[in-house]
Amino acid sequence: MRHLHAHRNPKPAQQRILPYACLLSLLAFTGCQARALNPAGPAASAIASLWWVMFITSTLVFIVVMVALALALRRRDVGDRGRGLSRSLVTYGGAIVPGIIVVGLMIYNTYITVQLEEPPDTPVTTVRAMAHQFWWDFEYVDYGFRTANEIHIPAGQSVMVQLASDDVIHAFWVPQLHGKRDMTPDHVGQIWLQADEPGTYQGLCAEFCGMQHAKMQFLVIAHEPEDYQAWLEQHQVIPPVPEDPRVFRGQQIFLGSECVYCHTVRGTNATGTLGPDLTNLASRRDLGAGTLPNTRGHLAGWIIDSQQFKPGNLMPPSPMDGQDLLDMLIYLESLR
Ligand code: HEC
Ligand SMILES: [Cu+2]
Repeated sequence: MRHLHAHRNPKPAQQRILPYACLLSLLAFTGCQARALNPAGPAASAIASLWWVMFITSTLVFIVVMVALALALRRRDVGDRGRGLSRSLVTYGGAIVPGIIVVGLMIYNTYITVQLEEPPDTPVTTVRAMAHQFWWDFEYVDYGFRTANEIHIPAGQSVMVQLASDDVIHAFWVPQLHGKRDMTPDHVGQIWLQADEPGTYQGLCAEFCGMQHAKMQFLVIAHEPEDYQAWLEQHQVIPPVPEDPRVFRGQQIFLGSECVYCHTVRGTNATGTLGPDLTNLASRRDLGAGTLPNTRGHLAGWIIDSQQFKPGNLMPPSPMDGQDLLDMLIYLESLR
């Protein structure tokens, strides 16, 4: 009885406001984190400005409507003059002003959408992106090589990316550079990427595609134009036959194991395409589409049993003798 009674006592105003204030500040914090509102290229900037215009306009409309509502609730008998005023309020506030706002927003929206279709300048190259459960294959068609889970671009210039999927529906999204776009098995879509400044921009799969959807990430790395050229050149080199006996032994172990059915290393008879191209594996930042950092220890763990780190991914465990593993690691680390 006692606590029931206490419950009915009205709380002081501050206490009643507190939960709402907490919720609101939480919203503000998510805003700071949102990469899409922290654009780093022309397309994402256009999207962010569209968002801000929509947000500010609707906030203002909301405030005006709430004030009007509060005023209307307070008034009782309006009299003849009041009725005339309310009629014109309905005409202007209910039809003309909203009409102008909606049409204005529609025109602005169309303007932005058209801007998003085409890059500001002709793209410098085309990357063919193929989504797989649960990793990304990126083929630089003009240069004849492919890489995985990383796209490299020159800062300040645009690159066209063709989007397709090898299995289920995935979606390509680099929040700081552009909007989200589906990758489907039966249709080739496209999107362009451009970053204003050199830097690393996180990309992710934005359409639930199976067990390891959350660990299907990639990086867009924007370089100074000279560094981008150097990267392109480095990736066109076919790795030579290793001279170091240890590296050579590691290569023989790699080529003699089941890895070759799923992975490609250019210049060898490993030509599988079920898994990422490993020709430049050692130059990549992460393993397993953002699952692990690319260090020797993580690479060893990944090869022995990647299922521990990314359960349900399509690479089977490969138990291996310690010496063989070490030599193979040394070989894989030579693939830069
Ligand atoms: C049945 C096919 C298959 C076999 C066999 C296989 N892999 Fe894989 N491998 C994959 C797939 C698929 C992935 C991508 C997994 C993911 O990220 O979801 C992968 C990923 C990798 C990666 C990470 C690459 C990156 O850039 O993220 C490395 C390294 C790797 N495999 C090495 C090996 C080695 C070494 C062997 C042999 C001991 C091997 N794999 C055997 C299918 C295979
Ligand atoms: Cu996916």
